[in-house]
Amino acid sequence: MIMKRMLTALTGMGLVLSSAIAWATESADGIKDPVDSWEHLWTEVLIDLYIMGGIFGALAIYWLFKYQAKSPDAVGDAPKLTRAQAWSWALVPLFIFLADDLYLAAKGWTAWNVYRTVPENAMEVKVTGNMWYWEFEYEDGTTSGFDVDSKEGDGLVVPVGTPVVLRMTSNDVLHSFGLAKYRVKEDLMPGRITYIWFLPKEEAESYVTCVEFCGVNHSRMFAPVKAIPSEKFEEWLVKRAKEEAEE
Ligand SMILES: [Cu+2]
Repeated sequence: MIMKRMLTALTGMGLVLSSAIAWATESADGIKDPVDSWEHLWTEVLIDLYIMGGIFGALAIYWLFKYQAKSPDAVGDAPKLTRAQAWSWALVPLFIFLADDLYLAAKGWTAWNVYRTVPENAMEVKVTGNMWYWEFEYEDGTTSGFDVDSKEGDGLVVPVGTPVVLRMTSNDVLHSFGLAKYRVKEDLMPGRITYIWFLPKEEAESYVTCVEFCGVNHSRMFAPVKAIPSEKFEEWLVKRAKEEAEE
């Protein structure tokens, strides 16, 4: 009887839990770019961890006191389980947890699809990794970079509102292009072209850092990433092309 009631309670709890998760994470505008999809998935993981951690943590503490041995030679009087009850106790919680895990995995695949699908109107920038600096080349051949010692150079400049796809390769060893602000990173390898894309939604200055240990100056392999209004970006590109012609 007790077992049956507990099983019902557990199943009910699972249902409430899964609908609560679905409700709490339904986003109004859907998934648009890697930042949104990543944040969406991470929020769900956190909700899961806190809800499950809270419920099962509290239950464990409660049971710890409730079933505490009253004397050193106390013997428990747990009810003997029938075969069906034993299987139920193993399988029902398993499926509740598995359903949640599969749900999260599906969200992960969705995020991955967003991550790998470049919008059609994306602006392309070639990125080359070198020991230990980044080189950027725009569609018209204009290049940009950043010198860590002199702090000269603009780094990667992009227009707000336009998706940017980076086609990347390396001149020497393995590097990895890490954009923490835009929640993307990808390796660069000699002889191979890899890609990532991101969407600068607002004016912002962030950094790209190399996130694959690539030698003694690995930690100095960073450059600014400047998202500026598109008119200013066009101006910058012209100015930069002129500078380059003079160099
Ligand atoms: Cu590197």
